[in-house]
Parts: sequence; C-alpha cells; structure tokens
Amino acid sequence: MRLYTFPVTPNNRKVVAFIKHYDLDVEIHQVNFAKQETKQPEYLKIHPMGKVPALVDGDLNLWESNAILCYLAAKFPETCGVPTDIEGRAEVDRWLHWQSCHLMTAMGALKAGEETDLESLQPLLAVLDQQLEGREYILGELGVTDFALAVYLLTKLGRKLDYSAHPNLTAWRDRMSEMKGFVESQVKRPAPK
Ligand SMILES: N[C@@H](CCC(=O)N[C@@H](CS)C(=O)NCC(=O)O)C(=O)O
Repeated sequence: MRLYTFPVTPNNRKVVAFIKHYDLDVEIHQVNFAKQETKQPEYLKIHPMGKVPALVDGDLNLWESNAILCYLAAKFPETCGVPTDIEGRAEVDRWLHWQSCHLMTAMGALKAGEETDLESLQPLLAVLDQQLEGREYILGELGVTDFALAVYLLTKLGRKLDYSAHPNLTAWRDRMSEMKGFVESQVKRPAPK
C-alpha cells in the first residue's frame, strides 16, 4: 500500500500523522505539487484532479484525505477504527464534513487573504470547544476526526488563533500536538542562517 503525499499541508499531514501514529505498513511516497509532479500523466491516472494525498491499495486508487483516513482505520484493526453502528458512523461523517466545509473553508479564506480577521474563526472554535466539554477527544475516544480536525489548528495559521476563551479545545489541541503521529509528521524547516 502506498500513500502519495507532500506533507506541508494539513490534508496531507493528517494522513501521514495517522500512519506514523499507528506505525502502519504504508509506504510514504513524496510528490511535490509545487514542482507540478501531481500533474504528470502517470500521477493523473491515480488522482484525476492532480492533487495529494492519494492512496493506492491493489486496484483501489483512493483520494480525498478524509476518505483515506476512514479507509486506513477500517483496514487496520489495530488503529482506532471507525464505528460500525450507524449513529457512530454518522457522528464521524458529520465532523469530517464539518472540517471540509467549514473549518478548511474559513482557514483557506484567511490564508488566501480573502478574509483578514483572525477573529472570524472564533465561532468555529467555540463549536469545537463545546463538543469537547467533558470529552478527552472529539467523540470521546481517539478517532479519525481528531486527526482531521487537530491538524488544522497545528498549522502556522492555526497557531496564531486566540484559544483563550476555549479551555477544552486548548487542552485537546495540546494533547494532540504531543501525540507520536503529530510529533513525527512535523515538517522540519531549515534553521535560520
Ligand atoms: N479535499 C482534498 C484536498 C486535496 C488538495 O487540495 N490537495 C492540495 C494540497 S492540500 C494539492 O494537492 N494542491 C496542489 C494542486 O492543487 O495543484 C483532500 O482533503 O484530500
């Protein structure tokens, strides 16, 4: 099984963090989108949108980072797994869609300069903080949703946000940042000269 990735972005890092956290037997293959390697004909056969991440397992070419997370969790029983009951699965789906539709969109707008007010993220942080009240992880136990969501708050932009009004979120974010998968998937930047 091979993951094509370029781990400088949250959608890539979340999958790499999951693989490293559980020491999964997945080959990690770097594809540098900045150098247009994702637009080469061979790669477009794997991911027709020419993006990363993508996972190849036998005949399956799977793309979309959250779909990859759920696949890995189901494929490797030693991980947190994904719930098999419909209510539990719906909870997972809800937070993964929320990440793609709301958190990623809002942070993307800030990064692109379309939105300039960091405070615009506060209502979303409040939603997460409320969900984490009385819970160690988003759905109680560690799961794919934790990887998908925490990674955004650990980006350069995520680190600039004000968490002072969100104690549950602060504690969870700290817990996640210290986890093996996130420590080992940190992109090491060259030391300033
Ligand atoms: N929703 C997709 C987003 C995939 C995506 O946009 N990947 C970016 C990096 S995060 C990429 O490959 N960009 C290069 C490009 O679009 O050429 C996912 O979660 O996998």
